[in-house]
Amino acid sequence: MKGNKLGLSQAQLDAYWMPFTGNRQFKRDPRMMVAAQGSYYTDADGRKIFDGLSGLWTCGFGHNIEKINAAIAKQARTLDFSPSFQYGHKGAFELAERITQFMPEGLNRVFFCGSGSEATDTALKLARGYWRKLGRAGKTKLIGRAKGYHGVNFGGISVGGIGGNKAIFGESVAADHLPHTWLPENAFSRGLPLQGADRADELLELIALHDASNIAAVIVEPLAGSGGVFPPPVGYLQRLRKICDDHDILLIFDEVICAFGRMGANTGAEAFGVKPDMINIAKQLTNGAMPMGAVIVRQDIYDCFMATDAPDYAPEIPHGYTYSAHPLACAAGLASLEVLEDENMIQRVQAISPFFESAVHELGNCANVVDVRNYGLAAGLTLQAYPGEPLRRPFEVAMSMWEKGFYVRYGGDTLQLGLPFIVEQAEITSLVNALADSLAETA
Ligand code: PXG
Ligand code: PLP
Repeated sequence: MKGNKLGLSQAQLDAYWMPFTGNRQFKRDPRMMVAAQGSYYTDADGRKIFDGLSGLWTCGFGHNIEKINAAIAKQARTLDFSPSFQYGHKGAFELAERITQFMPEGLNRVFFCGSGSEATDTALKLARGYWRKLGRAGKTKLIGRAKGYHGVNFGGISVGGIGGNKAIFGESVAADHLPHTWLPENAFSRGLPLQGADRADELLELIALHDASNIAAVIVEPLAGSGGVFPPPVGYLQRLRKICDDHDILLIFDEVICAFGRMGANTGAEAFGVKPDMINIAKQLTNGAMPMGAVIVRQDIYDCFMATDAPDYAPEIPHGYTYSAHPLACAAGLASLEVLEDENMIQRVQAISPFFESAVHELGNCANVVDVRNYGLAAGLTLQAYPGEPLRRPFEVAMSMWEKGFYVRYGGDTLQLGLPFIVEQAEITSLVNALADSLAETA
């Protein structure tokens, strides 16, 4: 079988139902990784493949980092697992406090989970529970945004704004949606688009429709990632913050992609100058080496759950995961945050992103490129669809890139780039030149 250099049997290829993958195409011609180091994978043919998405936005510091590997190995030999309910281990408390050092002032209580999708469900449940604790049990409605991605659990697809991710799954959680912030007049914006702050005012329409007494929270990605990389228009997040404040609505930033460096800052909240009430994180927290997510909340949100008449041995919240604060993930997280600081990862992103911006916008001159957007070390390209086949061109370009030794993300009618923070200028130039060639091939 072409591409199957690893000797997998047909039964093995058949057994694994791959997520968010064209299984039928993949299994005819598998794209298999066997190793990774720095900004590169090695594939089953022994080729070096540049990692143009840092894993799945996970591995910004590069792959196979000895400090992280060693921390995981040491932890595994010491305490491989510890029950997350009613018992604790040291790393969980250390990591929680460490995380708060990177968060905006006042967001200082951390609830651990296993992924970004679990972080979404956790944040939405905390929001509803919070209002009920305050005697405002009617505040349950959740507001997301068109093109938003908050993972794939029922909470996440309810507030999520990518229709294809929910179309076949039936009834979900009561939610409504703000419009997305992509506007034709902002095409080819460098950094934050200038038009569109008033899109936030649509929240006033939703409040008029549902009444603020029924709305628990608004959840948005500060920079929308999976939907195609959409940086927020200048002033947009500030307006959302003001409207939420005026109407007692919690504002949740889903920073699963933004947090820990990709925006050239600790968080998107810091990069864009707006403080939410909760922040969701995952991915870069462990540099992808262990699955882990978390929700960081304002202290008074935590305090309001603690202010209960129930006996102090009774759980204050009926929520948590078997793998909340998993010891190996905590070890990976602590080591990763050390690497973030010791290796000046945020400064590296700040230093290289102007070069990246210039390079990626050169692609605006290529055939079939309808838009290019960027911020920090993230960029999205929207490609002209073949008539009736919006998914095909990004797939073809990505496959051509794979042939050339580059991994880039394709999804919907977009290509997405999320470069490792350790990327060099010459690597950006090679990537962009290869993309220009691959785009020309589909013209
Ligand atoms: N929120 C946001 C903002 C995300 O980007 C999730 C939640 C869900 O996280 P988990 O860990 O449950 O997958 C995400 C995940 C891509 C891509 O190529 C993005 C994600 C996942 C896979 C691929 O853009 N984002
Ligand atoms: N399903 C069953 C039958 C379980 O026993 C559990 C956890 O104990 C779960 C689901 C939830 O698993 P997790 O805590 O890993 O989300």
